Amino acid sequence: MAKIENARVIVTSPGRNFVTLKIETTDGVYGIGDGTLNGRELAVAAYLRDHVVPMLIGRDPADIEDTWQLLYKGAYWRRGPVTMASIAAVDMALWDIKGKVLGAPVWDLLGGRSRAATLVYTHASARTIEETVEQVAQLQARGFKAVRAQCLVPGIDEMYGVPRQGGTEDSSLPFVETGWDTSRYMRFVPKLFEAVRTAVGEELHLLHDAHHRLSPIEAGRLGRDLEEFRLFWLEDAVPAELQAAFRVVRQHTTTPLAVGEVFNNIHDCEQLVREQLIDYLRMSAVHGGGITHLRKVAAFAEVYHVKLGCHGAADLSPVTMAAAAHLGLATNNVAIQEYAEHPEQSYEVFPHHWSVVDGYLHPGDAPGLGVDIDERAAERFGYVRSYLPVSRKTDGAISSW
Ligand code: EZ4
Ligand code: CO
Repeated sequence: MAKIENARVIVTSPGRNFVTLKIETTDGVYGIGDGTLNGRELAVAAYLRDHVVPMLIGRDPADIEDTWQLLYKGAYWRRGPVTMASIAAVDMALWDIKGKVLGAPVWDLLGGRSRAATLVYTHASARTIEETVEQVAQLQARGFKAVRAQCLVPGIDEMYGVPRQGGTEDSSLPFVETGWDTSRYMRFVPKLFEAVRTAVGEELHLLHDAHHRLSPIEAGRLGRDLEEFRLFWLEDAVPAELQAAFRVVRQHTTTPLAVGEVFNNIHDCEQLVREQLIDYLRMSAVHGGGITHLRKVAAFAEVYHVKLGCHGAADLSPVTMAAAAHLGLATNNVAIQEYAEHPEQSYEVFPHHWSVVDGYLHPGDAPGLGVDIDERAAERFGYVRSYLPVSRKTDGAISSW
């Protein structure tokens, strides 16, 4: 029996920070998993190094389910983004190893193909309606079938999803957006989608992310105002710690609803799914406890006609994109996958077999996850402290971000 001989945490920042776990076995096989938690990367690295890795040494790498249960139940302290991202890193690495040992891609181990490839959506975001429309049209011309559109609201200086003037999303201290004004936003977004829909026609799927900023009744109103533009989904309209809040949103609109990129456990979405309060669940393999847990979440959601549309922003590493590609191919109720291009240097660090062609994500046929880490390249990019931005309203009060 092969055993886990060694496991190492690799923190690298090729354009942005990524936390990767590399597990090596006594048979000379290794696997990698993503544990990146944006803005809190070193907490996962420490949790893995100090608490998880010692438990892995000597275990049979083939026992993925038992290892998952050991790390989840065995810690006593359940759930939470740091814990679940750490478990995810282990889980992905073990699936990668199993695939390599058996000579099969992970999608094959998960039951084989359930579709030809997974539909992806990518991002258009700009500072004016005209620029946003142009970007959406360009992405459509490049073959994308689904695009998320975000645009700066006139009267608000800086806001989510819109490129900052002379800056990137991350900085060494949290960037503070000021002047968030929900009424301006709610009046503006329907104008944005009227312009986009008119320019691109009926076929293209359009999505929008409200990034947790609305109250339930505001979300109901925005959803209703957007109905005529037939969005694929309205994302994160309301923070979902209170799952019952989506009852109010649901009562008021037929715009499809997506939520859950910050969820890490099936219990974060249990009521949302069981009461059919959402249409799409956004949990990802990295923040949702790995391939093992996300498959269970998907099976539970399938019973209630809820589909998966997993988080795939650029802070989810190319390793998570590989996991998403395998899950998407094998899982019937995956509807769409978010896809944001990573910084170019990160593809040097993470060579991979997955590809996005003509708006669809393909996992490739390589055994395991089909993604690797070039450790020498990784060494060139040291960790850079970074935070997510925070948002304040016009009166200075902190707002959900
Ligand atoms: O703010 O990935 O849908 N995507 C998003 C992202 C998230 C970041 C958080 O780390 O909302 O931009
Ligand atoms: Co989002």
